[in-house]
Amino acid sequence: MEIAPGAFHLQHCLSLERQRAMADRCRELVDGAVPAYVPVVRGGGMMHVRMLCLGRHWNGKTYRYEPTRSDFDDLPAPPLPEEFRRLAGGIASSVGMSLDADLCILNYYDADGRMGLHQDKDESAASIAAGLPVVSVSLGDTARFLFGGLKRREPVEALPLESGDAFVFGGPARLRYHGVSRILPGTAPLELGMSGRFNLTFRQYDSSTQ
Ligand SMILES: O=C(O)CCC(=O)C(=O)O
Repeated sequence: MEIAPGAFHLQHCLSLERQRAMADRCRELVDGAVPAYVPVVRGGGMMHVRMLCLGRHWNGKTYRYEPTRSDFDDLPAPPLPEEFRRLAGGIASSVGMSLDADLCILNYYDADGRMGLHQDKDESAASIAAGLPVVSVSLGDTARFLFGGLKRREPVEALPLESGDAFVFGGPARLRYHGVSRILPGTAPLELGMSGRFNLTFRQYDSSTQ
């Protein structure tokens, strides 16, 4: 469903089997050799998610991408799994967009998790100018997702992102404000054996492969 020009909510995009396999992989990743952590951002506040960047690290203090986590433990960002990259490209092409993701921000939200309204604008200027989309995939508990306009003060729409949903925003929607106001605990499909929510946002920092 196109909810605004360039913004698509794809409900039940992933089968339960696919969701389970992805949730298992996400669990391994966030508790792996380079574990997820709670970033402290520029103003000194802590984020309300555990974050693990794949492919490239997003530094919450500088708002820049880098190969190693210089704001935390200097470990290298783990590679973006090939099956994740392919999934994101397939979702983008299903709505007529093109994405060769080179990074993913994997966030884990517990029952109190949330994320303030923000724009995704730290990818390369060329990637943003080309309107290359952000592809978001949700697993586990439902989130109350907020989607606003190109200016912070514009009205915001709230929509539920359920397990297996994808959300794509590119082209004229690429810089729209968005965030998560709350998680609805206990709504994850039982088959996933999880509480809380994983969200993966795939992006293409480097647009030279387009
Ligand atoms: O969790 C979500 O649905 C949104 C995540 C997000 O906005 C981000 O990672 O930049």
